[in-house]
Amino acid sequence: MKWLVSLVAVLAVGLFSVALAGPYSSLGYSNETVVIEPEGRPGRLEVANHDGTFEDAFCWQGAGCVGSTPPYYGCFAEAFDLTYGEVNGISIWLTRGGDDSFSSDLDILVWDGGVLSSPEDASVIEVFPGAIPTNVPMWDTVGRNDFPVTTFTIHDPFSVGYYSDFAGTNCDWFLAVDRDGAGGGHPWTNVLPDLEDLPDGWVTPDQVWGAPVASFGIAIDFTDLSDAPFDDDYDHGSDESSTWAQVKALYR
Ligand SMILES: [Ca+2]
Repeated sequence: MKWLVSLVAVLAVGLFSVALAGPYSSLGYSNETVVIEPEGRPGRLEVANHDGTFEDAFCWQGAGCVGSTPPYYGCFAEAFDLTYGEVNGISIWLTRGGDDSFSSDLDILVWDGGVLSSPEDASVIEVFPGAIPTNVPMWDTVGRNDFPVTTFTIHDPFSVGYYSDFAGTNCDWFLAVDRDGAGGGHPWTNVLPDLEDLPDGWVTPDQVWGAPVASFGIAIDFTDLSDAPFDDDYDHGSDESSTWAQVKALYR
């Protein structure tokens, strides 16, 4: 009988802890984190707003996540202003709090805007669904995950981020956060309206987690085309293809 009581107690604790999961979580400050690069791709050059070290890790879960559709409440984004160029890949630094296996994926998202003001009214300009991270070590070790994407062209400010659908569970992984960087970052997160006592919509992460954040662990593999001739009327039409081919040829 004693074992039955114990079993019921364990099940009750399990159910209780799942039911109690708040809409957002963090893994706590550490200034002794270690970063693991992806196997076979060390030292890749990227454009990042962070300083290469990460002192905390955040995630949205449960009621904070509202499905893989716009406006992607529970997503994270980092904004950049790189004038004009091509994005060839996106890197995200992730970590996890437990050693359980996971099968979750994430949707990589790109918005226009987000540097001078929030991406509140920005439209989603690229979606790369179903990306599966493979380098997610236990906190306070952090892993860089490189996600190849179909190359897309940007001009003017834009934001890159992701949504992970942990609506029915606790977080499988957390986004690594640079809290002591030199500045210049533009981290944003999108909060479901009327969620607890949090502000609504796109806000800076300190408004949720209460800690200053220099940048998220999100970077891009970027080819700068700012010195190349830019055709404002470029519309991917056949009439422009030769012009575009010439632009690309300059940077091969
Ligand atoms: Ca740092």
